[in-house]
Amino acid sequence: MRVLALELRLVRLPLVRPFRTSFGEMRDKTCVLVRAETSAGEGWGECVADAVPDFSGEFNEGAWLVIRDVLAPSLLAPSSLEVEELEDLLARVRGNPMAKATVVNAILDAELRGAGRSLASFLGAVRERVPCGVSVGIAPSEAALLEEVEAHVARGYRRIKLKIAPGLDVDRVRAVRQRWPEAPLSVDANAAYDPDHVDALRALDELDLLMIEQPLHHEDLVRHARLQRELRTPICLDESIRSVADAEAAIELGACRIVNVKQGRVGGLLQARRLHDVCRDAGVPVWCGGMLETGIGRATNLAVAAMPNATLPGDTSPSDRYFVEDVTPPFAMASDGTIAVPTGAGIGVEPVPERLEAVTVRREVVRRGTASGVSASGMTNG
Ligand code: NPG
Repeated sequence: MRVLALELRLVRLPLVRPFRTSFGEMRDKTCVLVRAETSAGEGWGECVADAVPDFSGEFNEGAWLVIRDVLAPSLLAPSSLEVEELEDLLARVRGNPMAKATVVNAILDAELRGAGRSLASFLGAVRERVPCGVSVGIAPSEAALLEEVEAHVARGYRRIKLKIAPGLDVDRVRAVRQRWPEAPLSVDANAAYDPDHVDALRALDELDLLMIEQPLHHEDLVRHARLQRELRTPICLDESIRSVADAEAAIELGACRIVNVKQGRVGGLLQARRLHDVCRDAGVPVWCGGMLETGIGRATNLAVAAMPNATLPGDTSPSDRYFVEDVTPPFAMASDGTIAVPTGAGIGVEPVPERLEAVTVRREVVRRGTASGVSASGMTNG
């Protein structure tokens, strides 16, 4: 195929409720969407970066520049490009997996749409519906937390994940565990703890949790391995896994027993497939993480969640958990806590044009022949 143009859009959608984690509070979802225009048709990709470099070092304005000035010129230059060549082409750019994921996924979507094949089939998905977990932000009080969890349990979610931070952890998680002794429950620290907090982590270890997600600093695999040796509860790594090599190192060190697969955090769907396979071969179960995605990223995630080794419920809640109105038609969850995996070609959904316009803050198109900037080889182009 040939890539003819990449259209970038910065979109902003208000969240139905603020989402608080140990690293900050989000009131809206602001992200970069890319539409790839190719000789095979068009495709969509969503960048999972935030407005500021909090969850990772990437952020929207940086990703925009990297996509427009570094990745686009490399993708628009070749007269023909196979999807299998994408990773080699982009490997020359260091880091920036979220920016890379956006364009890889958009081009893959275009290719699959052109071939009439669903992303789920491309990824070897084995489920038509996937069980959904919900990620509960840090609540203003324990009472508010219990009230929120009550609503999620009633709605049928198949796993409840509680965001925690030092001091806002053991008592609250224990209160939820006491009220719902059988609920599949996990916690996510977003790297907020250090080895001095070992007492809190030991107390959490007693609460029959499915996993403790990313307790320590994202660069600290060695201390995660030490901690994992002390805990019965599996550690799941998220922020620490920015590549397949990170996962291999983490598994080899014993730094985790579960891996959160966020395709956007590891450079896109092709890398996510490798990550899935590496974990499967090592006997490490995975699940699909979420970053409050719009319907574009959500459709992508649902296909990932349907892969064979994604055996735990993912952060793939229905659209109304996040937005009053999404950019795509909404994804609904059934009362058994499952969502249907899209079956249409590519990711199986598209933005509703008027809706997309309504949420667009900025738009720019880079066309073949007009792209200027720094190509992946570092040469100034145009
Ligand atoms: O349901 O999509 C969802 C939210 C899941 O908790 C969730 N995401 O740390 O994984 C995370 C967190 C997150 C959200 C991180 C937004 C970064 C941005």
